[in-house]
Amino acid sequence: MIVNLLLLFLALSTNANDEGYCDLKTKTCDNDFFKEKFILYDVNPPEGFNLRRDVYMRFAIMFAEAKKNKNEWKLVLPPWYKLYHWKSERKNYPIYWSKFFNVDSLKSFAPVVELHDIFTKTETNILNIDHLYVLQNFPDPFENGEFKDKWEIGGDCDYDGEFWGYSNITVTEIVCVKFQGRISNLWDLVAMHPSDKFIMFAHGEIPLHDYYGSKTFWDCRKSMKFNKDLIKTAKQFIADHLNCKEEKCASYISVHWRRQDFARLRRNDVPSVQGTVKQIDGFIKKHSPNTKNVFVASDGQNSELTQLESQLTSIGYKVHFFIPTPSQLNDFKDGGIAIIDQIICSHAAYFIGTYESTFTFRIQEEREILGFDSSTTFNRLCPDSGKCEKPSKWRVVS
Ligand SMILES: Nc1nc2c(ncn2[C@@H]2O[C@H](COP(=O)(O)OP(=O)(O)OP(=O)(O)O)[C@@H](O)[C@H]2O)c(=O)[nH]1
Ligand SMILES: [Mg+2]
Repeated sequence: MIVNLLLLFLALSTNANDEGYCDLKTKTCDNDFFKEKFILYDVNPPEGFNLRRDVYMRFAIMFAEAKKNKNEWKLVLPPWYKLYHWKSERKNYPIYWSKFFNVDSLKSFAPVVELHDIFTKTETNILNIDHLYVLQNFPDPFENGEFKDKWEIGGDCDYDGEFWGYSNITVTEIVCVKFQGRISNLWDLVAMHPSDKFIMFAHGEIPLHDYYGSKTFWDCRKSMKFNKDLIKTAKQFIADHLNCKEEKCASYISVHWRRQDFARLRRNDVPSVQGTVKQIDGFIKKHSPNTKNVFVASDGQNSELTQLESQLTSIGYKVHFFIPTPSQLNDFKDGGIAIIDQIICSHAAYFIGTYESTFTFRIQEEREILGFDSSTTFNRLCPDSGKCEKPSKWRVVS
């Protein structure tokens, strides 16, 4: 009923004619908007920033490939909303992609658009999604021992997101879809309703890359340039505190020391404070004995960071953290501060990461793009005892 009323409201307040999308109030028409079709997606609410960056790549590549065949759909960048780790940002949601990324650069790779650009085009300010496909995993992904690409409509489902906090996004029909395999198969679902203008996929993390690590993958990754203010701030920090003005610095090593949920739940993968100090010292003595500057990126608590700093200082190292001023935090947000940490890690002579952290993966990719030798990049902190598998190396393909 509400949906019907909204549709009626839409029909009364706007008039899309052959010339395009027309707004009765301002008497302006936008031909392109009338023709354009948009796909939105959302990700499982608890997922973090860095997995979401990979999910974006899956969609961006799907759209970039389809554009080569004159596909007219555009991808709407889902705003950043209520991310679990972003504790200081509860009041400022939603955050648009331009806060963290260079959207023109994203557009150079794939046909993407920010959600606010769509709201500014719909004068009624209501965005009605024709079909919201809620993706779900198959209960048994390995039927008869084999993982196959497949999808199937049916079953029960719920949209567990919040449309990024917008109350003016409405849906005509929700469709439950069990899905597994390559993301390009989503086009089969899109093709079911050719007259749709707005489609959305919930649980966009379920479809997989068509080709992980391909040249197109890296072209997409390279287009994910950061917002220029974040780059400027990171580079200024490197120049002021780490004595380097080059892209590839020789003057410091960097460490991503993932704590919080990792330190609690993945004790077999991450070391104690003392173990971390011992490993950093051992690494530097082996690979870069003249280095004194250690940059540490971490989500650790102040007490842990102070311990780490004092123990490293006591054996002769100078420890650096990027500590934002209140105005930097307010301006860049937790996500921007995390990116600044990643940029500073990316330019170091050597990087030591946390095993299987997507935050670490994104730094490794950045260093591959910058052209560092992979031996300086794919290093990890080991647990205090027990086995320590080598990190996988994902080398850039040009
Ligand atoms: N500023 C800063 N934030 C960090 C750091 N490490 C983790 N975080 C925060 O914690 C979040 C990490 O979550 P994810 O992006 O999910 O990455 P992850 O948890 O390491 O990896 P997965 O859970 O395996 O995907 C980041 O988005 C940051 O908000 C760090 O070194 N510096
Ligand atoms: Mg995470």
